[in-house]
Amino acid sequence: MTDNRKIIHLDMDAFFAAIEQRDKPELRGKPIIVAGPSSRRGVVSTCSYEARVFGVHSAMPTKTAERLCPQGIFIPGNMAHYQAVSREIREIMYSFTPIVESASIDEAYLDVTHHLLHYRSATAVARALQRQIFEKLHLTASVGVSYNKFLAKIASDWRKPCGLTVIRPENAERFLEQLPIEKFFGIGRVTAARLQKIGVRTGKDLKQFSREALELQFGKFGLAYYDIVRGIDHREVETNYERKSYGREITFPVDLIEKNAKEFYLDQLSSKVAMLLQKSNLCGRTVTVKVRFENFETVSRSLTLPRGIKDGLEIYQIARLLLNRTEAMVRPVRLLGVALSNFPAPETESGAEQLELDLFPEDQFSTSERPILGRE
Ligand code: TTP
Ligand code: MG
Repeated sequence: MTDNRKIIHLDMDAFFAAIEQRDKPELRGKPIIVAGPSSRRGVVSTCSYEARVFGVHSAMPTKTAERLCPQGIFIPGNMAHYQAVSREIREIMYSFTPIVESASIDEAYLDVTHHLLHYRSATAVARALQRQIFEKLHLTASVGVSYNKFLAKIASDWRKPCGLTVIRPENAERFLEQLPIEKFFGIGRVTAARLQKIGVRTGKDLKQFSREALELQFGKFGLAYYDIVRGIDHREVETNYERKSYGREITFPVDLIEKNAKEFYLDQLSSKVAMLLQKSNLCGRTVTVKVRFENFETVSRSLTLPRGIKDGLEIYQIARLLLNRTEAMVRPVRLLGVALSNFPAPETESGAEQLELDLFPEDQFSTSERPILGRE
């Protein structure tokens, strides 16, 4: 499977603490620590960047945080509120693409391979997303752009807060070679220590091991390490499109081979989705088609229209166009899905420009000291 996808990973900066500082101006610029009470052996959920300079971090006992940062402002936190903000962020992401996978309360993957909208590149989409979140919610996010989830996640973590990092295919291996072993997502602290013990400090060291040797040492995780150090990660961005869209899919008991049969089921699915939309009196602007092949490889294609639709035939016509952009007509098909999303008026990028100078200074994106990272 070739990997020419465009994946964005977004992670909010100091999420709970940033919300507190946004909502209470008197907390801005101060070391804020969101934590359970130390009297009940509480731990730190997160803290503002002002508190991080004292060595405070997530999961640290509140007692330790009090010792390291006695001037810290300790806040119990309000989970329901943070969840509501998380939903608002998701809404913004959905206005860019329906292919959004929420990985936690403050992070998500987006597959924008076929959703560049009017933007020049995935990097431009990522930047617009970052700006819209700031404009609408007054919170900052760090984003990473690459061709798979693993690299996009590493990229978003590379520069925080407010970072935008791109790892291009041609730079990935070199980037991974210099990466300290503990930075590899999926390599936990215990494994990192085990690797360091046998002299593995960076990706380059890890690369010296054969598949077999890694499997012997670490079982199936070893196989995953073998791939990720080479920049290989085929995991899909798993959309949960039922939640944000109206969709139907069918898994066939026997793989579909015939073109007519594929068209027939696509038509059936389109009509079913149309019925769902009509019942809810909704028109969707984005049509998404999902195909799973006989080897479980799953792809989706989407198209965003200038206006919403809800008519079965119209949906079918777009869905067929999208299906033709996959290999579905020439390969056995195990599953087909059709979904409509993007119901409210689309978001625009208007007004985002004025923030560029103060919030995202150009040197934020400068890669001069790290020439292996790309930039658009
Ligand atoms: P993170 O994204 O790990 O942390 P963060 O957003 O606060 O800071 P960063 O800028 O480094 O991304 O986690 C998101 C939120 O999840 C965080 O604000 C609080 C919560 N959280 C916990 O409650 N306990 C934990 O141990 C961690 C890691 C996070
Ligand atoms: Mg975060």
